[in-house]
Amino acid sequence: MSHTIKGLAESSVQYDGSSLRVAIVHARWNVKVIEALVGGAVAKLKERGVKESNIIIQSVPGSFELPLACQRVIAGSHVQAASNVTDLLGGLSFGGSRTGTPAPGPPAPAGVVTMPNEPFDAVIAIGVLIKGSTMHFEYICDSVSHALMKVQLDTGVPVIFGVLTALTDEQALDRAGLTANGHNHGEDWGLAAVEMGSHVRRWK
Ligand code: DLZ
Repeated sequence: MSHTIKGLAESSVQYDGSSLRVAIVHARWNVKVIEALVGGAVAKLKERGVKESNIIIQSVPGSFELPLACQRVIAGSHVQAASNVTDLLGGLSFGGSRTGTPAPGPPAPAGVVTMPNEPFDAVIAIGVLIKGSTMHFEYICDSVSHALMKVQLDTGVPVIFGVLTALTDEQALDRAGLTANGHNHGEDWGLAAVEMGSHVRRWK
């Protein structure tokens, strides 16, 4: 068994997510990697007991849109989220777990459920930025990471930093568990959401 100094150490506490409500906000750029990361996060949320009906998934175009979307999702001012992961990923097959609890109100467009205004214990922001030949990467990485930190400090709701900032396609695939020796960081983000959501409930 190979040992590495890197990565998330397993907690001695098994955090219980059964009463937690978690939002995943994900970008659609580099969707193959996104798909794997969202899947990893959802799998670990469920493994820790988070109910499917308490996992809300919202997509946005790119990583640059993540901070505002997280802020609005936390504020509860949004009214709709796509109803399942398949919808969110533009019809790609993805397990199709159903998320979101329909709320009373006017009927939503097909494939969309309205969301109740219950608070979230944590939000996972997932994006995949891959360096290109311009400065786009640097600007987006910098602004998004600072803005996501600001959202969590301003709102007091943990925002899990699920943004891969990869220098190559290979790095992105590796960190989504899509290579032979890769590891899916989405799993770590799911665990982090349950742990931080649990902590913040106690710290209130
Ligand atoms: C424009 C752009 C570029 C070049 N690269 C990425 C990327 O690698 N990952 C990502 O999530 N989004 C990228 N975008 C899109 C921006 O995040 C954003 O959606 C647009 O600039 C519109 O605001």
